[in-house]
Parts: sequence; C-alpha cells; structure tokens
Amino acid sequence: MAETENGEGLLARTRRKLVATKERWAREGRLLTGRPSRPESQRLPPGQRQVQDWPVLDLGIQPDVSAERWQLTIDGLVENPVTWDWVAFQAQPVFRSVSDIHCVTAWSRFDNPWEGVSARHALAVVRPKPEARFIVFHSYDDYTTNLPLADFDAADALLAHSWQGRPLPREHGGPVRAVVPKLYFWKSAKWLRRIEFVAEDRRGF
Ligand SMILES: Nc1nc2c(c(=O)[nH]1)N[C@H]1C(S)=C(S)[C@@H](COP(=O)(O)O)O[C@H]1N2
Ligand SMILES: [Mo]
Repeated sequence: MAETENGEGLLARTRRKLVATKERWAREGRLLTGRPSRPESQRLPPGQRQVQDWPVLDLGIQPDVSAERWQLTIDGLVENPVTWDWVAFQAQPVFRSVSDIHCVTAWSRFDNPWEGVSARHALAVVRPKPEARFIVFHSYDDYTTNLPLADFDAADALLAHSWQGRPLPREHGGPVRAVVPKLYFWKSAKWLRRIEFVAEDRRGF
C-alpha cells in the first residue's frame, strides 16, 4: 500500500478524513439544533423537508459485515454484560415499531416500520448499574456516538435488523443498526458492534 512521507497509509488517511467529516456533521448538527434532541411539538420540525426516498448518510465506508461474522457486545457499567452473535440476537423477543426519521441535514422520512430487539429488552437483560448515565454506540466503521441512557430507554427505541419487512440493507446499517426515534438520526448508529454504558458524557460524533 502507498505510504506518505510520514508513513501514514492510504487507508489511515482516508479514515482520518472521514472522521473529520463526521466531526463536522456533529458540530453542524449542534449548531443547527443546539442539541441532539429534536423538538417534539411538530411532526415536521422547523427547517425540515419531508422525503419519500431514504437518503444514505455515512463516511463512505460501508463495512461488509455478514450476519455470520456480526457480533454485538453490550458492556461497561452493567450487571450482566452480553455478547450476542446473530443466532443469539435472533433468539431475543421480536419487537416492531413505526417511527419518523429526522436527519440534521434537514430531511425527514415518516412512518418507518422497524423490526428487531427493543432497547428496553436489551436493558432488562444487561441491567445498567445506577451510575450508568450515558451510552456510547460503537460501529464497525469506527463511528461512535454518545447519548443519554434516558433517551435510549424509550418505548420506540430498538436495535433494528429489518425495515419495511426486509433485512436492513448494508448501506442503511445492516445487519443491525440502532434506532432512537426521539433523537436526530446521527445518534442512530449503523453497523452496530458495541453498546458501552458509561457514567459521564463523552464526545462522540
Ligand atoms: N456507523 C455509522 N452510523 C451512522 C452514520 C455513520 O456514518 N456511521 N451516520 C449517521 C448519520 S449523520 C445519519 S443521518 C444516519 C443516516 O442513516 P441512513 O444512511 O440509513 O439514512 O446514520 C447515522 N449513523
Ligand atoms: Mo445525519
């Protein structure tokens, strides 16, 4: 592989650029909205445009994680850390919910039917310790994002493997992504690999 003068490989350089992009999105998102939560008063928040298609937003790296190779670890400040492979994940109770997507780049998509494992079931399994206040999603493309545990602990939040009755396509985060409808979509990590419970807020993307 081509190396630059300082020995940094092409892949590392690409990744660094992509990470900078994501950090910029996160800053812009904060500027736009002030906070990751979207206003709950109107179905279409101010400045948002409703779309019928489903735009793809990521770093341009869409990791090819087959269901056979995929694993999700839920750990950190929990009583019962778990690692679920595909078979174990599928053995959890089935959960379905329909919710709207709001991206800080100003598009919204209404009525998305999701299927997967509910956030509340995952929480019941791992049992967060009292000092756990935030969670960090870690993804297979090295994306990380942090959110208050209270926002994940919502009746409509889930770890989704299907959308509109079909397996979640790779570009939208398959095999499994987080869906936290209460927050803008950049908090809904695609290609989910790990959910870490932490005491303090941490800068993610
Ligand atoms: N792993 C990972 N998750 C991610 C992202 C990403 O780049 N990597 N982008 C975020 C952003 S900014 C948005 S708007 C949504 C986009 O999801 P979509 O491509 O399925 O529309 O995923 C979020 N989750
Ligand atoms: Mo986004």
